[in-house]
Amino acid sequence: MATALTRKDFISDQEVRWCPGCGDYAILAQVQRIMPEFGIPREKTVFISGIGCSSRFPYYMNTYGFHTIHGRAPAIATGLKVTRPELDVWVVTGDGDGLSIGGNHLIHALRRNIDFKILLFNNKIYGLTKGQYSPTSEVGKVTKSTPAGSVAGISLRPADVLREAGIGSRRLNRPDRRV
Ligand SMILES: Cc1ncc(C[n+]2csc(CCOP(=O)(O)OP(=O)(O)O)c2C)c(N)n1
Ligand code: SF4
Ligand SMILES: [Mg+2]
Repeated sequence: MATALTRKDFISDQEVRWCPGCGDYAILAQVQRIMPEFGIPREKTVFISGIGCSSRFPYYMNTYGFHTIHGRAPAIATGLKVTRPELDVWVVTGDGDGLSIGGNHLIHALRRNIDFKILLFNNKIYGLTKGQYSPTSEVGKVTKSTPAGSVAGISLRPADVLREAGIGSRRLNRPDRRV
């Protein structure tokens, strides 16, 4: 009989390279904690990311994973899921990766309702490239590259994008837990 997996089974041997205090640690810890509850073997689980700090996520999960190209994780996940439907496929993306360069891919993956999960780390900034404003930054965001404030007229809300594409979403933001 197979032994039940625990949180520790999902922790990889890779050094985590996020800044001290980055919120991504909390997401990683929560995902590693809940994975055993799904009862899916690690060899049937795949995390597919684009580019960004958040997209380093697959290195830290002791499962299969791909760190792919900027904004294109949904396309690669689509290919994997339609050819290997028995796999548990997760896309990991950021607000820049998923809603800016990869916005088109994300919307159409949602519209097609491919059976994979999407973890969108929304820190409202391009973290990896040192803080340019993103599609979810507040209107008028002041950054080094927009010293007079961003010119974007609206700030995208990921849940609205999902709703428009016909998909429900659940947020990991829990005011009670600060996650
Ligand atoms: C084709 C291409 N364009 C631009 C970049 C530079 N780039 C790398 S990550 C990134 C934004 C990432 O932002 P986000 O998805 O929010 O990730 P975070 O670092 O905030 O987790 C950009 C613009 C790149 N690597 N490749
Ligand atoms: S730059 Fe920002 S998003 Fe990237 S690891 Fe550091 S705190 Fe996290
Ligand atoms: Mg970001």
